[in-house]
Amino acid sequence: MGIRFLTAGESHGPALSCIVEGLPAGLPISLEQINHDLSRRQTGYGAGARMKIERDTAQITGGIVNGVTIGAPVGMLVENLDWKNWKDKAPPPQTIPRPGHADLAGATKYDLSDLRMVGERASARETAMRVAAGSLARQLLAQFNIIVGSYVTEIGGEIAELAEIPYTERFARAEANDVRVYDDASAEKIRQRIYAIMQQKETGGGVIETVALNLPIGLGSHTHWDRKLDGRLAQALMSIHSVKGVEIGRAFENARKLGTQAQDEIFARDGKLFRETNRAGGLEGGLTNGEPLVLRAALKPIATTLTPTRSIDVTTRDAAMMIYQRSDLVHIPRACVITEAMVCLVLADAMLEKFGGDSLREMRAHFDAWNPTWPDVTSRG
Ligand code: EPS
Repeated sequence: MGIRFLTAGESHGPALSCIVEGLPAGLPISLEQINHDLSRRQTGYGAGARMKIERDTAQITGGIVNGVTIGAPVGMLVENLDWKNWKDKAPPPQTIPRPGHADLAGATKYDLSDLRMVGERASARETAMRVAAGSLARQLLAQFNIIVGSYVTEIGGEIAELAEIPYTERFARAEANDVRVYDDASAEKIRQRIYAIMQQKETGGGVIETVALNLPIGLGSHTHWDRKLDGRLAQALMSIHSVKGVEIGRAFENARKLGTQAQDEIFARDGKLFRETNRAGGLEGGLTNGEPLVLRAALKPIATTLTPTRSIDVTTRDAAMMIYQRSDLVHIPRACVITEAMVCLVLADAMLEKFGGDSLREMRAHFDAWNPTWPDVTSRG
């Protein structure tokens, strides 16, 4: 069994927490790295006012002793600093569901008369815990030289130039600006688009590309539906708030091509295999093929808009306008960090499945001893 994780906590409750089970013992964990990832999630042009209140930092509550995992479940806690502003308040029940939010269906399902009880848990605040958990997975992957990064490819219909530069350079450049777009001219256009969206009292969606480098061949499996890595990655990405579509490689472009034009032909030079293209996004038959793993996620605009949408009051059934609650305006730059976290968790799970081991030492021994019959792949990073 690989990695399992659970999160708990409401947006305006005292804290968020998580349990990550299945990490091998002996893995050094940097709390600074976790907190760095948490702070990356907090920044980005278009974030809401809540991010000015919070200073997300993780407390380790179990499973790590003197900075090293001991094989036990890892517990983590992130306090909600905003809690003190809410704990003594009793806001009136929320009775107008936001179209596009979980409010209506969630309250119907759980028989809740105050729709706030749905929003409290449906809030993307929960993703802070996914990022903390994902940071543990990222640190395991780093032991095997696997890197996961991301960048924004479009926001509000403004599409970025995607020059074919090395992925590590794309990550570094995207990290250096507040919209996480690696092409400077495109970053400026996208920043202006976000500004215009906010001026219109609107929210905006977009697309994020998340990439993993240096993956061994053969993570996942072609043998059964629930072991296929593409399905597992898609599920993990789709579980992120507002993600409504996932593309592996250039799936939609490939769908318009003829068969011979949609594959990545295989060549060999000096005994090493290589490809000239990566249309499949690093996955064939549900397995990694040694190429960079390239995943796209399409995120719809957040449902909580300053300009109200039409709804009804569930108590009277009368027409009513949605009542604005504080939220992000354009969440796409921030969401990059969340897609990375979910991809790290799935890949760490797949690495443990392939190489196993109760300790990092055992896992590394399996990894080092693994000697596939077919020759190395020269992966273009
Ligand atoms: C978020 C915290 C939330 C929202 C946002 C993300 O806090 P609050 O509701 O107090 O402003 O700002 O959540 C959403 C966008 C959403 O739709 O739920 C966070 O920590 O990321």
